Amino acid sequence: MEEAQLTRRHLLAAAGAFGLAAVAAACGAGRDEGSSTGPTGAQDSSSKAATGDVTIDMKNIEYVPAAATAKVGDTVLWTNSDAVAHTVTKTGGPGPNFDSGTIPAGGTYTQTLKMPGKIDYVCTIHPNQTGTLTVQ
Ligand SMILES: [Cu+2]
Repeated sequence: MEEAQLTRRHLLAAAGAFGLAAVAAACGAGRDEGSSTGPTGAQDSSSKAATGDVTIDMKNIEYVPAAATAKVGDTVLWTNSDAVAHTVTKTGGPGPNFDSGTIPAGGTYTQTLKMPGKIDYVCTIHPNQTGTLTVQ
């Protein structure tokens, strides 16, 4: 009788601990992902005043506008207006590669364009969320 109760308590305790561990792991994974892609770069751009020559919104799991035009030397500012995290990850085009890492809700990311041409980028969290930048 007592043993059975103890076992049940242990099971409940174990289930509780597992639940907490799963939540902690989920949070940790998010942070690790952000820091592994460059914590200083991402945080610098987020903490700077949110200004850009070209501004792109991330809303309803889309880039708005999805196709933007800019000039060489312009700084593009992406703002996450969604409640979920996004990334801005270059998949093709001229100039250096860039990857914002995880941009949390309300976060921003900036990138200065150095070469003319068409840049393709994607949100690695939502593969259907794609955008292009035509740099003139
Ligand atoms: Cu996304």
